Amino acid sequence: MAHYPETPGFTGVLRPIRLEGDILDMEVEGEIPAGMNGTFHRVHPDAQFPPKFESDQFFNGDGMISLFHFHDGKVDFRQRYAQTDKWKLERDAGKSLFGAYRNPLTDDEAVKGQIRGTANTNVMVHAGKLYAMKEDSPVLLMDPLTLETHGYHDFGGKLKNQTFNAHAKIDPVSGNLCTFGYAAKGLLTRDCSYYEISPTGELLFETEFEVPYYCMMHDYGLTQDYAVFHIVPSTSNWDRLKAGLPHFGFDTTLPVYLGILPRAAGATAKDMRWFKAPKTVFASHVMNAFQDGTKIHMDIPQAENNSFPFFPDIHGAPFDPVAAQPFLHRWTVDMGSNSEEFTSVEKLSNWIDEFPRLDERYVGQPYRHGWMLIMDTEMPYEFPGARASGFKMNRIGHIDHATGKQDTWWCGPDSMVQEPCFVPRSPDSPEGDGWIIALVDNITTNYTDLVVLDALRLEEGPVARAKLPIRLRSGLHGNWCDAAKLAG
Ligand code: V55
Ligand code: FE
Repeated sequence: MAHYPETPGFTGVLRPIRLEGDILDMEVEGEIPAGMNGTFHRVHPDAQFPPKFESDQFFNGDGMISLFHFHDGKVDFRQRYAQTDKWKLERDAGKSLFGAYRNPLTDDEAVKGQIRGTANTNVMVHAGKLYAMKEDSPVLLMDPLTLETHGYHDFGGKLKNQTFNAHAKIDPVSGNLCTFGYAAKGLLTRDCSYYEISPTGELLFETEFEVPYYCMMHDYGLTQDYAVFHIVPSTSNWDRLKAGLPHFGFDTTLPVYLGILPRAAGATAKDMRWFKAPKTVFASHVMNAFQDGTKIHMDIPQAENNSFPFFPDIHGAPFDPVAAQPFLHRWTVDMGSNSEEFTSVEKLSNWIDEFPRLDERYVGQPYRHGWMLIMDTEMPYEFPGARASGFKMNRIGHIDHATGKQDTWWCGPDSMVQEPCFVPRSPDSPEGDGWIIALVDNITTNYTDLVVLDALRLEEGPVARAKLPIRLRSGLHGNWCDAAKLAG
């Protein structure tokens, strides 16, 4: 009999779902916009078996992939586990064999040396395959429509890096899927590499480099010519793992850096340039990055201090929920100067915001429109509990960088919103012209709806809601793939 911990991480809003299945032709309120044909894949962590430790944390759950397939005004739903090596070994054993988050010292002897990945962070279609990703392991390939797992992929043995970052980005100019890995040569190592995968799924090049100190590199920025790496002190070492502490701890005494690496087959670690931030802050997800002459801008939610209570301060400082609040900022460095410091840090929004997105046809390019989740504490919440992070996101926000204008939609007192995703109205519609889709979890009725909003008129509210008869778990990330691109 399965008994999950009776902790906030496994009860209430975060009760495991573990349900795989299909719903042909979802119930829809309103109208799915004509011409909206394609797939929305997203993922949430969902431990297949009760974890080995009561203290197990959200990021350690097995990846559960949901597919919303839009065609002819209808939406079909499918949900399957990503069948990672870990998932299969545990399925065979009928119980958890792998231990704490990124701590192999806590695993059963029988699984020593096996890939520990959960594929629980992001899913994206590229070269006709669904890439299911977790930053500590290789990429897992799946079928985008059946959600059948093909298995881990090493690009014909060519990729040296052992890890594949979940915030991979498709460069709209080359069509390459661009990503990197940290802890590339083993757990806790400072080794990384940046690499690009062609539109047909071939590894094109790999540039190895080292970071100033080992840290969580959850996302990065891509521009036309550079890969941009923010180094923020959620760090770790073997002593932490031996002591059974959470993998990451936040060290406010370490500096924040931005590393700028040319994107080119011939580039080496020597071409990397490091810039130091004016002070130590927390930052994780990137909205977008782009070049402006010799300047490089990166738009990124930034908090004064650590945003992850489950990866606590390394020196024992108590978690500060106010300092943990992120606000969208613009970081600027100048490749034309000799400076080793940031040029500027500018606050772009007064909303508490995270899960930034853009019209992905503008990844790495100067852009105008961004979207994100907002926590508006002025609005009422009529439910107990929260997300694992403590953040209760109740608005989707749009920011127009050209005018500074912001437009939002509030999801109501009984619900929370998951990460938004932009869907262009047509392949050549202007930037921002299209829809925002997002999952809205109603904590009172216990149902999740997929809402469709006009991306530039959020305030008008959903034009359609595709309704699930269950509530999904809080998820991480997801992506749209146009029907025409599904086959690769
Ligand atoms: C994050 C999420 C992860 C992870 C590391 O949001 C960082 C950040 C879902 O797993 O392993
Ligand atoms: Fe993320």
